[in-house]
This record gives sequence, C-alpha cells and structure tokens, in this order.
Amino acid sequence: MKIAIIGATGMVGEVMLKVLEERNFPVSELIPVASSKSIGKEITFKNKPYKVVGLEEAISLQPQIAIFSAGGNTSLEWAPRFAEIGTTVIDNSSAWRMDLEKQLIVPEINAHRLTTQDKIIANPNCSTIQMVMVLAPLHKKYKIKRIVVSTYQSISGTGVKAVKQLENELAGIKGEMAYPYPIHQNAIPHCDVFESNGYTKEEMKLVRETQKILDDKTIAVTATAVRIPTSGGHSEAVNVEFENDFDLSEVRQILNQTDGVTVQDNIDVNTYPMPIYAHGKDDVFVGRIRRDGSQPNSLNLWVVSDNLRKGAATNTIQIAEYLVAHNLI
Ligand code: 2RA
Repeated sequence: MKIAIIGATGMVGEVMLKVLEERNFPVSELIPVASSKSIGKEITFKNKPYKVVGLEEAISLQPQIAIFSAGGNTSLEWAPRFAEIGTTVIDNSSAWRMDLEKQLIVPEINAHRLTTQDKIIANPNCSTIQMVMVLAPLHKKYKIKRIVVSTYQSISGTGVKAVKQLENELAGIKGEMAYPYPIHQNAIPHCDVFESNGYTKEEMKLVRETQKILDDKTIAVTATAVRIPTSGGHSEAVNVEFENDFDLSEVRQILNQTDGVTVQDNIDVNTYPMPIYAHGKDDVFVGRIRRDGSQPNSLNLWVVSDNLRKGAATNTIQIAEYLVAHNLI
C-alpha cells in the first residue's frame, strides 16, 4: 500500500508511524507529509530514512491511502483533492465527522458501514472513541436512554505546546501558554472552544458523535470535559441510564467479551484503570463498574485509554486495515 501520513511530524502523526510499524501494516511506499516548515526533515520508518514532503508533492505521488492528522482546515482543503484522484482519506480532524455523507468509524462498532464509495472517512474524537467502545455493546443489549459523562483529559490531547507548558511550570520557567491558566496542580474545565450553548466543542463532540456512531439520535448525552496535568491518556466517569434493567455480572461478561476492551475492576485489591498504565496500549480500560442506586437501570463506569493511540492513531490504522482486508481500496 502506498500510504501518505499528513501531519507526520506531529504528536499523533509520530504515533501513527509507530503503530504502522508495530502492526506491520502492508506499506509498500511511505509518504510522510508536513507543513512547509518541516519539508526536507528526515523521519525514520522501519529503520529506513524518509524525507518529509509537502502536500502538492504528496498528491502528485497518488497514494492509495492518506491518513490526515493536520487540523481541520488542511483536511477541509486537501481531503477532497486526494479523494478526487482516487485516494481513500482517513481524517483524524473534526472537519468531516458530522458531514451527513461521511462515515464516522470505530472499526469494532461500525466498520461494516464502509463501502468502496467512502473516499473520505472520519475518525471520531479521542474521548468519544473510548466511551463508545465500552457503551456500544451495552447499548446493543440494554438500549441506552441517557449518558452523563465527565472527562479528565490528558494535556497530550492539546499537543506539544501544552506538554511544554507543563514542563515549564514544573521547572519554574515562564513560557508560552497553551491554556488560559497554569495546568500544573490545576483542572481546567475548558477543552476546545465554547459554543453558544455554554458547552465546549469537546463536550458537544461527545454528544453528536456518540449519536452518529451508535446510529441513535434518541440517546441523550450531556458532557463536561476537563483538562488535567496527565500525559498518558484520557479518563472518563460515565453514568449511563438504560431503557432496560441489567445484571452487573452480565455487564462485566459483555465487556470482558468485547474486542479492544479490558476490564480492570477489583476494588478489594485496588484494581481500576489509570492513564499511567493505559499509556502506550491500544485497549480501552474499564473499571469501577457499579450500579447507580439513585435511579433505575443506571450504571457507573470509569473508562481510560491512551488518547494518542486508540483515541487517534490506532483507530485510523484499524480503519485502514479493515479497508484492505475487505478489498474496499
Ligand atoms: C483534546 N480530543 O483532547 C481533543 C483533541 N485531541 O484536546
């Protein structure tokens, strides 16, 4: 497969290259792409050096697949141009996620919707992916009525500037700010920008994308997204009300049998998911599974995942693997 990685020198792009190597994706030719300031830089893939190129050169090389992680504006301008020449685009930005003509895919849940007609495929937001990975099998069994989710999001979701801000704060250095406030010893209830309804875009992604991926607009979702000074992954406290009652042991059994989900849930020995241990892994980890006695048919869960891997890079590459395996490219 001739594959282009658009944003190859960014945090997610670097993880994409790592995951392509780890999963031995059939790359016949790699085209690492970045902005003009990075053209000519050298990256290493499978112990071979590659020169970073610009978008014009990349499109002239006619890749079969182009995985984008370069921001919404680049995706809006370039994804259609690559699709026009027959490239299948998998886009990690929010640009195409809510487009009615585009698929929003978590392979374990809805890859079956993909066809050869899908030339621009949207990768969901990291905090959505980890939540629906756990909720999709439970929705199938008990039908979700309402979700209340609070997220505790890693600074890595914001990017290099945020990681640098925390490093500077820890070192007592005044530097460039990725956030309006210090992040060290803080929790900032402000991920992405605010919308007119008082929610942030990050919170509304959880609402809108969950309904699209689970294909059910009757699911009520409300979210609070908070940035915290961790680097290993996003954590989420999820309260879910079902239409139907459930049995806790059956819930655990369903989750244990779900590909890509690992149950870590034994309070007797302090076993529960934490980003420090999820970091670098592809599974979504779930624990603190307990009935919410304050209302019928309701469950509390704690969900943790590496937002750069299953929340971004790995999910895009699993989509590419599905396309190759099902001859959709
Ligand atoms: C964040 N999910 O964590 C967003 C984008 N990666 O900031």
